[in-house]
Amino acid sequence: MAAQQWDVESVAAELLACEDERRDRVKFTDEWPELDVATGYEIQDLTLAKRLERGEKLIGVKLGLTSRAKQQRMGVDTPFVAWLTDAMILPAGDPVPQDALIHPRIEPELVFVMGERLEGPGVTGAQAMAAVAAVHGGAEVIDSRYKDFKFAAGDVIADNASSGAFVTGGLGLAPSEVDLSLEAVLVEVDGEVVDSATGAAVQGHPGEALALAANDLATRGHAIEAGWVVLTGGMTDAVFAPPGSSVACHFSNLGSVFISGG
Ligand code: OOG
Ligand code: MG
Repeated sequence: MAAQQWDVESVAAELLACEDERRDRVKFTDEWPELDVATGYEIQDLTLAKRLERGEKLIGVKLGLTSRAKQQRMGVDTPFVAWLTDAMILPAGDPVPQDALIHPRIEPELVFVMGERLEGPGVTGAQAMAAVAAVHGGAEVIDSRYKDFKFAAGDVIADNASSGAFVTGGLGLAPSEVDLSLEAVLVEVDGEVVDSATGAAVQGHPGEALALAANDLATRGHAIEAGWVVLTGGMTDAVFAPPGSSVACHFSNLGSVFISGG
């Protein structure tokens, strides 16, 4: 039997079908080695268009692989950007939506709420921070449509950077009130500390990740809009979140985020 011939349209449809059916699959680059970063973004944009068509609203962006901890674990060393819609919001206190996800993992993130529009190219970290209204601690529940989270850069970009759900902590501070490179997080699973990091793990300062997002989006004709949420990327490696588990991310100044595995 001839191998399936993939293209942007069929990969986008297959990724959304995997998400709907909670089914993982081998990465596409095994069958379609030409699936590079640029093609990955074409697929990602097409899946966004399909999400918007079914009524979801675009509310922001997430960065992926902005820390060494994440890059090393996933074996991909290029940071990238993906889309957030309102369907991905997990209200504080809600458990991991196990019935909608394949193999969820949780990672601590510093989250920005934008006060002003930010448009690249040429945006610096300082300019990026000036456009931020509030900084929150948060946690992302990532999920991959690929078996065992095994993918190349093109695959994971196409898969909207393993988007699943995310929680924004209730405490928002002005950027001037907190030194984000020193903001620490302790990750606890079932009451045991399993990992820790500071904001410096994220591109030296999460503001640099925000600038990277604005500059990267500019090459694709987009800006970061006022009011958008920006997840700046996992500060540590992600932890598994099976039913019965409980994960807490304790930030030094930004409060704590708790998620039950359900
Ligand atoms: C890719 C998604 C990365 C992050 O914060 O680095 C991401 C993955 O780890 O599956 O959300
Ligand atoms: Mg993340």
